[in-house]
Amino acid sequence: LPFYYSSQQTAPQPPLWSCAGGNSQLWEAPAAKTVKSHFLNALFLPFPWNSCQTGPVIDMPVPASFNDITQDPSLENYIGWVWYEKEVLLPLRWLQGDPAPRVVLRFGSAHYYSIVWVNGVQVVEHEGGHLPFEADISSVLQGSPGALCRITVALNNTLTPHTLPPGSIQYMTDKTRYPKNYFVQNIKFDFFNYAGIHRPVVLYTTPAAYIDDITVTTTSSESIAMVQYQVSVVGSTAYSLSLSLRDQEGKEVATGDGPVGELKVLNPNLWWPYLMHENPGYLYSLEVKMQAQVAGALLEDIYTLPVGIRTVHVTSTQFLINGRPFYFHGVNKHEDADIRGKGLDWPLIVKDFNLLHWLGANSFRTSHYPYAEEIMDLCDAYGIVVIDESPGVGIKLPESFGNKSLQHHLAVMEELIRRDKNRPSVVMWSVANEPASELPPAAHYFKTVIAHTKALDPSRPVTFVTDANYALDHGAPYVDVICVNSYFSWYHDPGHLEVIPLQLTAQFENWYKTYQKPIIQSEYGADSVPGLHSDPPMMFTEEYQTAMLREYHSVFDKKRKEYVIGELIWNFADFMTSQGTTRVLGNKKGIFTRQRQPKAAAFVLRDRYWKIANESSCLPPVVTSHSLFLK
Ligand code: GCB
Repeated sequence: LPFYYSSQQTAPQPPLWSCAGGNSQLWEAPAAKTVKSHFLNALFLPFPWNSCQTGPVIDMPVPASFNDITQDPSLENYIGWVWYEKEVLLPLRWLQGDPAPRVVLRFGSAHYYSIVWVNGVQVVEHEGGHLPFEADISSVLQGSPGALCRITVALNNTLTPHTLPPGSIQYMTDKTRYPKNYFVQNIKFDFFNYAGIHRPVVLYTTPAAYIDDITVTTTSSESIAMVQYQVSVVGSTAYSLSLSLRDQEGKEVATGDGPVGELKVLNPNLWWPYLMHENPGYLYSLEVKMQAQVAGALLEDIYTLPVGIRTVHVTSTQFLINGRPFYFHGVNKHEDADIRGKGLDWPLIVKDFNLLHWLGANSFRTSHYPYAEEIMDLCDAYGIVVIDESPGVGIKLPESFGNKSLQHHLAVMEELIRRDKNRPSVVMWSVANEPASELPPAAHYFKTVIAHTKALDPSRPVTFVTDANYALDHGAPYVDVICVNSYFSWYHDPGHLEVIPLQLTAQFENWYKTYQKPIIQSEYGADSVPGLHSDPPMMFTEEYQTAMLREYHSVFDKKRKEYVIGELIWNFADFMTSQGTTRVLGNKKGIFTRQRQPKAAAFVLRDRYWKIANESSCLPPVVTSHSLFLK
């Protein structure tokens, strides 16, 4: 839905929350009436016929980042509050009935801190840029005349040492060099801090009593699978629940009732990863039906959940899916594209899945934050295996290991697990990327975050991704799988490809000797500017990128016979970063360009991934046409 948008600073002034002096405005909500008056004119701007305004109020697409939408450089690098507003006419039946339905306003995500009003009444605040949040707005609507629903959002992208990801605001006080009140946002991660309403905003209804949550776990032996379920209902204590599990032909294979139980499935179709089975990503559908008596009325709520039956286990040398060794041959991604920034974009999403299929990639890590639910749905359906990562990227400052940050990290893991716990594609949680895990407080921090994650979801292994020295890492003792990033011959010994065999072998052997846990090479790569060539290979050329990959691959091939269980290239595609002397319009370590065209490295990786897939006993489908990917 198109939203109106303004970056005008009505209240408060940037930055949102001051890091200096401790006078934090982080939680201070701007007054709703300011919003109302400010937007009075905007309410009548017709979209999309009106083009961009030259005033403070402009048309803004949702979902999208606001940064790259205009020609205004101050908007591109803007830090502070922005405002969005939209009016929606609701169907009258949504507001009638006894009891009236619940009307819920849901945001797929908005970066970073959001305050939402409906018809001038604050309905929800949310911290965190990559997970959904929602508000029951029924009572506000009942108090408002007519069916008009004015949604107003104040959004702030300022990052502090206690946000996830963390950042800091630095005031430049030297008046001879900087204008008055000049400040910069510092970050310790390598992607552009895009902001805006990044994922779809929806209004939906439920009955006054409704299914609030469902948790499903699965176990299986050769011929029998068990689907354990737990359903929570809100709004009534006098309810009944019935469950029906159907296969892809629509045939009912098991039934159950009550809030907790187990469904038995004979001769189950297991959920298999792409290229591990001729029919990957098999999903049953679990229909959960609730009936409740509320104020003399019979209410019914039905929710249908896709269910994949699969198991995950980790040994000291292997990662097992359905009891069979799984080798991650995949990628790291970003949500990133021209113009829309981190805004959800269906054509881009489908293109990326087609490229993953083309490449023969069976997995990716959601580096470095949870991706859109729409993307995760396709992973479930296509059998693409996911390491689901929290936004814990760039945790480097000592103060980011304190209790305030820790408590927020725990809350984020709760939100992430609540959202993704039922997804068969998610086989492991990653709680962070490259934290300063050599600092002593990292021990307590990661012990706590990982224990909490396991308590919330005992069915999946947990990791974080490290670039620390194996002997100094205080978090590694708590992970199930060692995920290590290294950039030999790039950030270390730049230009010296010949050091890779020795250094990479030592890396694996040192980690394994210390922990006896399986290892994933969770990042490796080199920047290349598409079309830049040299032979012998030199840094930033396509030849250097491919040569580096080949050096890494020869070591992987030796070690994957032992305990290396995966390789994830950095990165699937070029992506935007902050400006800096080592970045030429962003990070160029993609094997595809930002416009999703292959560099030479994509073909090297494609040959390799299909070769690895063909080594497994179950032959993958032959790639003959794109029809393979349409299920
Ligand atoms: C890393 C980071 C990733 C960067 C990459 C690079 O270790 O995890 O976010 O983009 O290196 O290219 O520097």
